[in-house]
Amino acid sequence: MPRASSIRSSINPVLKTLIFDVDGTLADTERDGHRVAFNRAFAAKGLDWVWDEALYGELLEVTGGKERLRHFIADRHPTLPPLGEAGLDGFVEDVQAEKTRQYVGMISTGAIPLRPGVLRLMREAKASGLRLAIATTTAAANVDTLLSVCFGPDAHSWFDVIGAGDIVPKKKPAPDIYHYVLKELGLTGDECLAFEDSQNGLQASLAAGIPTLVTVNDYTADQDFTGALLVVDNLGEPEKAATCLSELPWEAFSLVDVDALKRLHERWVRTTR
Ligand code: XBP
Ligand code: MG
Repeated sequence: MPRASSIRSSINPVLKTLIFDVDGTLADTERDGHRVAFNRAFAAKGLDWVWDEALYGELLEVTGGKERLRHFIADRHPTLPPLGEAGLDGFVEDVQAEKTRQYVGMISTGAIPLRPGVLRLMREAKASGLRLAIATTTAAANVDTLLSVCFGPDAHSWFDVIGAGDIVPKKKPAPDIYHYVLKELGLTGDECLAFEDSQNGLQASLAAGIPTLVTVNDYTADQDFTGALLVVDNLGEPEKAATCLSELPWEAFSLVDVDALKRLHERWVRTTR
């Protein structure tokens, strides 16, 4: 009698869950959100640091706000105030806490909307019985606020699992946050599709064995998305078609909907089994 696992591995996986990154994927939050929040936090802390759009684009190579701050300090040697007993770690935690306060304040006004097609696809996915989850590097408070503002008071009921920030030891491009979400979902990567916006994010989801679509933004459009199932400018809306940016020709389509995702997933299973 063959073992259940061998039976399971011989059965083609079915798409069950869509896992979304947040920053740059759900909403274009980096240039006009996180970056501005960092600068407001620096000013509130009496620091003369200013991250302009170009510098922030370079610093985005490092995921995680605290990790980005530490990298900036180590790489650019800005003037530091006298560090208290808690030293540099305490200073970074303190600045990052102020930045999160600033960011939550900005996002709670609805200043940054969801990207095209995100709400449409999520509604379709829920209606078709697919589950939704989130796997993000950003702090949980930032996700909670964005979801509440964009999805309404029942926002959290849309998502079976929300994996955010420091809940895992290593941030993207490490796969930790995706491993956490898969474990909480009780699924394997080949039963899911991930949505990312950056090379760091794509490397994380692919390392977790999850086929991944990429929706680029201004900061990530020129990055290397080798291994992505599909690269588009956005998920598309009936009144505004998406543009396919993948080298690989794929069927002519104007927007990413559940049927297209199921065909993509089936095609991925055929070519990887
Ligand atoms: C993007 C990130 C985050 C944000 C800043 O996360 O790398 O660190 O830039 O948020 P993702 P925090 O694309 O995985 O959603 O300051 O809270 O880290
Ligand atoms: Mg992202």
